Amino acid sequence: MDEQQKVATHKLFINGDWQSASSEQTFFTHNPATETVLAEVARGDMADVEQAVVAARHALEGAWGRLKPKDRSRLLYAASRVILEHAEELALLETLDSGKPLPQARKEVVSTARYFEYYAGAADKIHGEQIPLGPGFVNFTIREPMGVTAHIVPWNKPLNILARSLAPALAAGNTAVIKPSELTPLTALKLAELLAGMGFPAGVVNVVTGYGEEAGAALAGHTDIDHITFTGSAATGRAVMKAAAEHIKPVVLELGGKSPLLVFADADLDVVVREAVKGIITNCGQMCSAGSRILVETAVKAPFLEKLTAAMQQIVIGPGVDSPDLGPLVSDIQYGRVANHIDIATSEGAHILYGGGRPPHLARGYFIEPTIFDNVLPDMYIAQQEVFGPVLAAITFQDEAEAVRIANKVPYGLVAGIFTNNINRALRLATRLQAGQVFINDFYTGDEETPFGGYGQSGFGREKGLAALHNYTQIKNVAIRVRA
Ligand code: TXE
Repeated sequence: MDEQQKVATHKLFINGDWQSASSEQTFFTHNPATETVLAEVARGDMADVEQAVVAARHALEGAWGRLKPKDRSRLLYAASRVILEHAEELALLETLDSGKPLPQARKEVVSTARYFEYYAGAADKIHGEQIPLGPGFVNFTIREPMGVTAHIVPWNKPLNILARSLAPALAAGNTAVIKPSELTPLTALKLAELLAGMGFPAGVVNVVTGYGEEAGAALAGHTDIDHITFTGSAATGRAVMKAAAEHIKPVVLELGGKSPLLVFADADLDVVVREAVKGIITNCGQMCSAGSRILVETAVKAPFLEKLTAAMQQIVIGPGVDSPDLGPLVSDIQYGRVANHIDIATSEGAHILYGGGRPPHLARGYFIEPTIFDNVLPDMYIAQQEVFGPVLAAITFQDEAEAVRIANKVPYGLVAGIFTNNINRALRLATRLQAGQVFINDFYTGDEETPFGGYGQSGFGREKGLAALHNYTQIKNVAIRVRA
């Protein structure tokens, strides 16, 4: 308790003001590398969400709605610059809150700034078209903002995933109510502070911290929001979609994956190893697009797994602030989930080739070794379900047809990597894999410009790129009869 009394207290950000939760309740967040209390945060609920939605509606109909697109654009460019000016502070906050290695947090902050820059460039280019109806008619379309947008954000890339939806929503003229994860709310609050300090009108960006089943559910089920963007688990995505269905609100859902790397015998195995390691240890495997299944052609399985194991042995594990390769998982609950996946895989007959436990030199913190499972069969739990930790499942295939069959036979379809020196095979498979993004001879390829989203239970809708702007605008058609 003494420890808890020393930490900073964070309030809700509603209508340009910092305020306590109307219930006066708070909760604590923890540093996953030390298990110590990091911050005390306001526990918003339905009453606070109500205030935030009213503020966002008011801003939409007021100062924000009257801004010219080019002025929105200038504000977004300025936001990008301010984020970069505070990059080190934001990165450190993210590392302390989520556990991720500082260099990864820095990259995510740079990408956050880039989202604002990218959509700043688009803000004054969101226009409709003229559609010819023949003599006597003029017809055109307008792309209007959706209105008040809700952003329910997870803990794995808290600031970056928020920017991924917030920047296009603002560029298109919407206002926003943000519900960060209760595990990692600090960078969303800092971003709101930065945006307010640089001239975004009150009510345009509101942050209601709190628990998912309280603030999150209240936001998802609110009658006066116009759109919901949700990133998180499939189970919560389903709950959000049901709440949205009650009031017929559109949703974009990004729900994770079980993404494969297809490794053919003609691939450069050193490249594959480098990309496979990156694909599973980045953010401690807590990536919706983590490459968590290695599908390897039987002929090269032995040399490939030998190289992969050797690479894993080089991984440095430690607190994020020490800039290791691998930080801790985000929470004790997530540690329990990952450990449970490892137990189930072992009981189903998969073989631990490397890792599988807590690193012996780290007594505190939610650390887990990078882990490789061999002898995995495609129907095993470890081959079907998202682990969200640094755990790889290696599965063999005999030929291309079998590789595609195994790759596609999971509930998810977010990304896929193909490793081969045969360009015809690469392009053939790119069309056959059920995944929203396909990487060839690389992994996590693409940037803020490239559309991102899933097939199957990975969700629907596309974020990033110009495609994301469609989430935050609706088309109105105006048809005019010209009388003689
Ligand atoms: O996610 P939740 P959890 C996956 C990953 C992980 C699992 C569970 O497999 O192990 O989900 O993580 C808010 N109404 N991903 O339980 O619950 C919550 O407060 C409205 C994949 O932490 O989905 C948080 O802000 N909102 C992933 C957000 O939902 C609710 C990222 C995500 O939390 C709510 C994270 C409710 N009823 C986890 N309940 C990805 N796709 O990148 C919770 N929330």
